[in-house]
Amino acid sequence: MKLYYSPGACSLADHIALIESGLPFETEKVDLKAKATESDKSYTDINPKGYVPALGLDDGGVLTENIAILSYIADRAGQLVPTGGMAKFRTLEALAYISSELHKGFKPFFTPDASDDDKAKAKDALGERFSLFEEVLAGQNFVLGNSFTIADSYLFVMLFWAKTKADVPVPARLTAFYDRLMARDSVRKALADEGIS
Ligand SMILES: N[C@@H](CCC(=O)N[C@@H](CS)C(=O)NCC(=O)O)C(=O)O
Repeated sequence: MKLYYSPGACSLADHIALIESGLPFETEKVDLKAKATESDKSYTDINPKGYVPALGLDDGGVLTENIAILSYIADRAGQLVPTGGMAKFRTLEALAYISSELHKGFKPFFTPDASDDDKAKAKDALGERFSLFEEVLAGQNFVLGNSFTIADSYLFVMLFWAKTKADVPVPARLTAFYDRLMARDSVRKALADEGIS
C-alpha cells in the first residue's frame, strides 16, 4: 500500500492509522499546488480528485476519501475499530461527524480569500462541534471507548489544526486527549516522517 499525503493535512489521520495497524506501507508526498508527487508523477493521474489522501492498493487500484481509507486500514488490520453490537455503526457515525462537521468546518482557514468574518464564524461553529467530544471523553479515554480507533486518529488531526492553524479554543478533556495522542509512538512517528516538529 502507498499513502499519498501532504504534511499535516487530513492524510495524517491515515498515516497514523497505518502505523498503528502494523501493516506494511510506503508513503509519497504530494505537492497539492503543482498536483505532482515527490517522484514527479502527475497526481491527478493517480487521484483525479486532486486532493489527499489517496491510498494506492496492492492490486493497482486507488482508494480515496478519509472515511473509506481509514475503514479499509482497520479492516485489513483486523483492529482499530470496536466490534459487536452497534460498534460498526457508531464508528461510521463518529467518522461522518468528524468529516462533515469538523473537517469541512475548517474550510475558511484553508481558503486564501476567506474573510475574517468567515473565519470568526467557523471558529465559533468548530468550538461548539468539538464540545460534543468533551462530553464523550468525560467517561472514556478515546472516542469510541477505552481503546484507540481510526476515529481517534481523525479527531487528532482536527485538534492539531484547531491548535496550530485556527486558534480554536480546545476544552480541557479534549486537550488531555490531544496530549495523550501526542505522546503515542504512532503519532510522533507520523509527524516526524511528515517533517512536522
Ligand atoms: N472528501 C475528502 C477531502 C480531503 C481534503 O479535504 N483534502 C485536503 C487536505 S486536508 C486537500 O488535499 N486539499 C487540497 C486541494 O483540494 O487541492 C476526504 O475526506 O478525504
